[in-house]
Amino acid sequence: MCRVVDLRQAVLAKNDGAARALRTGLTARGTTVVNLLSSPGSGKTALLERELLLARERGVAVAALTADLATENDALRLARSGVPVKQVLTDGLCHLEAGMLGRHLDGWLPEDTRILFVENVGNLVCPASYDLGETLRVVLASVTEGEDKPLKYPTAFGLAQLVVVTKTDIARAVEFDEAAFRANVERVNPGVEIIMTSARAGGGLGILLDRALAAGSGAGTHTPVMARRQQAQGHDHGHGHLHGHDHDHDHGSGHHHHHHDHGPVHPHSRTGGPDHDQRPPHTEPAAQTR
Ligand SMILES: Nc1nc2c(ncn2[C@@H]2O[C@H](COP(=O)(O)OP(=O)(O)O)[C@@H](O)[C@H]2O)c(=O)[nH]1
Ligand SMILES: [Mg+2]
Repeated sequence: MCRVVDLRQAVLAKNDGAARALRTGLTARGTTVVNLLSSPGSGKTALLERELLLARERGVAVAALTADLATENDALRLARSGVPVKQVLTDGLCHLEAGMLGRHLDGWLPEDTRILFVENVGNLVCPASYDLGETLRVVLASVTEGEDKPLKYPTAFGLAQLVVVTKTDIARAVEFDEAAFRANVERVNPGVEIIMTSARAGGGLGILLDRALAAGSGAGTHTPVMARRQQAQGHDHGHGHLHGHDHDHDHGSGHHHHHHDHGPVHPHSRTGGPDHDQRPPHTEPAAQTR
């Protein structure tokens, strides 16, 4: 009776295995994967354009892989930096999976790459549960998105090892309340570092690159609370990624499944209601569900 749930768990377990293998292989050759998650338009590509140039200036070998449902626009933008760039079209899937990523890296990723930036499909929902073999998971939020997004997307924010605020050049115009945002992040992911950036004005670019390099050298990466709890419970799946607790509800008119992800601080109690920001991978809408 739990076929949707079983399928989801099977998909995630398979992904975790692939992610573990990918991380082991890449780490062994000195490549760090930085997985960038955000809603569409938060400024992932704009920030990456600047990061790639900065890395080149500093002589750090980087590459970027960008995923979208459609168009090669982002790869074209990123390729101007002159570093190796690859576009992946997910053909309707709203997240990348580790196996998929691995296949795209085969024969493409230069051996000497120190940092591979992966721009995930713009979406704060589906990509959150998929470990891509990354060593650093970054969630981005622009100042235009409102301070409450960490509470609305506790899985995405709760599993991030670094939170990047983008477009700070227009923070004042949109009355971004940094203190409120920081407090909300702290509720779902205590202790995680938050950095302020502007691709337009050039703020915070060096910090992100520094953090990526530090993660690669095994230093200073935040472990989200949820990951720590899973390790303590002895069922960490390689990267401490969140696996929601699936359970069935009978609402009288037929039996259906829900998937609830319990964020790091139990959204049921902290945010006043169940977190419905996750769905089984094969029943979710193809596009953003914000
Ligand atoms: N003012 C301002 N706009 C930005 C900044 N970064 C990105 N944008 C704009 O936000 C929009 C979406 O950016 P994009 O990089 O495509 O976002 P993505 O969908 O997350 O990759 C574009 O119109 C960018 O010009 C920034 O730092 N400041
Ligand atoms: Mg983009």
